[in-house]
Amino acid sequence: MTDRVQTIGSNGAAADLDAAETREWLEAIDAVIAHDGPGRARQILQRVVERAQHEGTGPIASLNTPYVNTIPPELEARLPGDPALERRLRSIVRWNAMAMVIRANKESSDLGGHIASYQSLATLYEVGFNHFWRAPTSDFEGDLVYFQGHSSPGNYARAYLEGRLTEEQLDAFRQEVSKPEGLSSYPHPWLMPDFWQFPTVSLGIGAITSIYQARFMKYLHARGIADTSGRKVWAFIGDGEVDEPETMGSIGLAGREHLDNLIWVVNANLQRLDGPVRGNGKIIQELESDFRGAGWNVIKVIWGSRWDPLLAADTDGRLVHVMEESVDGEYQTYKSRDGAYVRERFFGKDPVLLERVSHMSDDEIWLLNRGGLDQQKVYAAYHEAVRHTDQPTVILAKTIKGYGMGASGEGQMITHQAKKMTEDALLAFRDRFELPLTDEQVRAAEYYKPPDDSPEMRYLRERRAALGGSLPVRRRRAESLPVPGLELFKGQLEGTGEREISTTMAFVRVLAALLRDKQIGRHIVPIIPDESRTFGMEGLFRQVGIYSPVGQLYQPQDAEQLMFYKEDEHGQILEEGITEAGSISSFIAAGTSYSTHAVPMVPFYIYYSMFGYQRVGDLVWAGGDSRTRGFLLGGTAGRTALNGEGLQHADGQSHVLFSVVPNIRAYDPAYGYEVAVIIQDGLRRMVGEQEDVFFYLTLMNENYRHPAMPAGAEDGILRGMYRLREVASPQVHLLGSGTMLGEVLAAASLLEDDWGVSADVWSVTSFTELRRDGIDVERWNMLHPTADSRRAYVSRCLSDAPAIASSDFMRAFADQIRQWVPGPYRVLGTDGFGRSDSRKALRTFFEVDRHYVALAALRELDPKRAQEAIESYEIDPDAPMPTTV
Ligand SMILES: Cc1ncc(C[n+]2csc(CCOP(=O)(O)OP(=O)(O)O)c2C)c(N)n1
Ligand SMILES: [Mg+2]
Repeated sequence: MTDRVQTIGSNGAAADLDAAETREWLEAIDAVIAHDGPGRARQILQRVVERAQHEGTGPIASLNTPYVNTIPPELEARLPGDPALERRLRSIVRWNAMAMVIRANKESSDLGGHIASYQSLATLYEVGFNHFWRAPTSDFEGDLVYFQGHSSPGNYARAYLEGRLTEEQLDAFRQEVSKPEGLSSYPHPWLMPDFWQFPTVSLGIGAITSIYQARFMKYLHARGIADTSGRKVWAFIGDGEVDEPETMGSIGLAGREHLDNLIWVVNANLQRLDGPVRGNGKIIQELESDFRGAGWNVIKVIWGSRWDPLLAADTDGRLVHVMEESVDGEYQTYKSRDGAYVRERFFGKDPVLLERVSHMSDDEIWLLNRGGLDQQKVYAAYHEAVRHTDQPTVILAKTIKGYGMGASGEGQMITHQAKKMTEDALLAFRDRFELPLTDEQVRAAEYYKPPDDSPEMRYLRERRAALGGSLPVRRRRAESLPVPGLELFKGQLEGTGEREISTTMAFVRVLAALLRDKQIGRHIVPIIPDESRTFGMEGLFRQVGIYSPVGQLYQPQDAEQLMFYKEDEHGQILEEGITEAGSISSFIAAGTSYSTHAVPMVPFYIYYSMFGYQRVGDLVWAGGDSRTRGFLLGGTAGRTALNGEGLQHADGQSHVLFSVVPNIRAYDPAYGYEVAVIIQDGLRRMVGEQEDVFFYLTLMNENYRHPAMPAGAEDGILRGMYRLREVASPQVHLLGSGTMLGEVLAAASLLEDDWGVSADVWSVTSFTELRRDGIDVERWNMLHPTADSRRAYVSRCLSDAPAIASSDFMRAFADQIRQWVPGPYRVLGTDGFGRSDSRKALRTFFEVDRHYVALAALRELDPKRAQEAIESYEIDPDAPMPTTV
């Protein structure tokens, strides 16, 4: 022990100034450990370190422990059940997972798939399946497991053994279009809604969403909405995946909020796609200090049981020293070679070690296994992880990428993308894992399933039955909630009279009414990334409280005020701080609660619109895939409505970005009643009908008067446009969306007063929805050529008079409906980088204001009068295009 400490302590340190003195200290601590145990030694050392730091030594303690397993062999919980049967089962799953990729690629080499990643984590999964992961049952909602995306063949292969998938389905891997039983490449709830729960394959997404899932479960529990106690969230993260900011960016939240329902398993196979993750360092040691610093319980599972005797005999610390000195690039190479190579290059670093292993054959050296591939070590780590309280746990498991693939991939640089194996490698695989397959069967990569009454199959079924059934499994619906009628938002429907308000304010009133509602109120989850005051929502702090697992340990500075900053154990608001990625992860957790927790929750996530999609587009996409239901609110939207902030803030594109998400319904409302109608109908669809859609609304901070809702406008509001200003026979149609509707209405007056042109005005709540309808109709007409053609909603609304549209978004937004506008169509928009100035100046600069709308209309009707308008409105015809300046 003494020398192990010395070895570690001296790693990287300057030469020892007084070796005898050092030895005395070390002997002293040895004596304490021997007499009073490690706990006492830790106590003394802590005091000594504190004293030394107080005297000015600077930081001393390291967050790292030696490069050995955290759990010493004598403290390991023993794997219960039948270890030999488990190994056999795992070997079968390994084989089938590999076979399905090989067979798919025999069919066509374009199909792809991955072998190596699952082979590295088979043990990590199978121990979970056999002993830990509980499926949902009638009285327990079960554990949530975020499986690594590109290891899906392992999940399918297990589901096949469990009788959930057929051979035909395995053969339809990655052929979802041509084969109805097709299996999706990766975990996609959109494509396999009864199977996959969490889309993880965009690296980093599973990681961050698992943290916010665990946090949301604590929130649901604290609020008394669902009993989530005892349930765990497990997430499998690649060691290469940790480089994604999304992976590591929120680990602090998990530590800070003591998410002891969260367990991460980092599969440290030392490789990513191109090469080693940390060729020149050690990923496990790096992560150990990162996670420990963030308040996590860290369990390192580095060495397998076959190393135990060597480590026990390592009284002088020489073995651990070499283990620490070797870098991951070397560890990878060792496993791509053989026992002789490991003897020479690893043990050979120290002649004493070489001597120590001289009694071992090369084969025995080769069999020295890694912790993450040893079911006993993995079991012990999981056993400890599920019992650990007060902290999240990360298990850092060292494995081998392409384990078992031999010359076709094991530890090789190219292994990640290997989709084929040579015949020799397949035969070697069969022999290594002792699969009862003939050479012929191996060559054909036939699937293997033992007879139903074999000990393996009985064991498999018993284990899953004991854990409640199969995983993963996804619930499609929960009990519907009663949805309030439109009358709940009466205030918005009646207009504001003389008062000028913003759509943001209208939304806050809608939200407040929902929060007060007896039935749905509890299910509302307001999510805000440090922007409540910007949106005038600080009143909610006091009204419903900000969720904090510890309540409020301080008297808030504004305690005297009516609307003070109230943190509360039962708080309803998720005040996320400045993290759009974290906030949308909360949004996904809340918006899929109907599925994961059998209780529908309705997230309203409001954020600075510019930062919502641009920053986290991939999470939005994962939200769509997850069938998330809820409302995204892009606050302070519009390139010119947000007049004071400029280039990095002024959003004129989020509608274009959201238009690409298939199940988003995106709206740009102008008036409070439009906001109310859209939200009420959204609730009806998502919470009442349980449709898998979610909503995006832009909200503006510009104040103006809101009229009362015209009778019968609801239908048009939801479809995307309705007539607001009616004239007998319009010479021109004016279309306006969001805040630009005001300019468009003003343009109609200008046209009438200055030029005698009659124009009707349409409030376009959603160009995107109008396009959706148009595409649908056009497709139907193409596919039914001899039937009576249908007409798009836009075509039914407008005559063949010219139409002019203006919005506060780039032209592509309003351009979406072009082919269904019956007459000439001119679109104005705010293309270009934003800048700050008055709204009036900005609208002139971007050429979207009333004068430009009038000009565009006149240009269509009479070029001569258009020229006059340029002069009378003092428009500069040679101004540069805003995208260029
Ligand atoms: C955001 C993102 N970028 C890139 C990829 C492509 N990709 C898939 S797996 C992979 C390597 C993963 O390495 P690691 O996380 O170590 O997982 P392993 O396969 O080694 O277990 C890459 C680059 C992706 N899926 N997602
Ligand atoms: Mg890796």
